Amino acid sequence: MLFNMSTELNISGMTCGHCQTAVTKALQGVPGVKDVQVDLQTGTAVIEGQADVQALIAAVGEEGYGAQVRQERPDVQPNS
Ligand SMILES: [Cu+2]
Repeated sequence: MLFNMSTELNISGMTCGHCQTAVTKALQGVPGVKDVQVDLQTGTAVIEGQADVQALIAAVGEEGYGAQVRQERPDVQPNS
């Protein structure tokens, strides 16, 4: 499934800025991702773009962190 919207993931296992960077880069490498904001303090990641949610979760998992969908917002309009 493809989503043209923002997806929010709960990320588990992040303990420092290195983890935050690793998760950010992993998410940025997923096809369709336009922008990624990872918040270390809250353990969340917001992904903008048209990406497969399962691919996002898998990419985070490959880095050794856990991810699950926190919120989907299909009503968000791209401001292009
Ligand atoms: Cu770390």
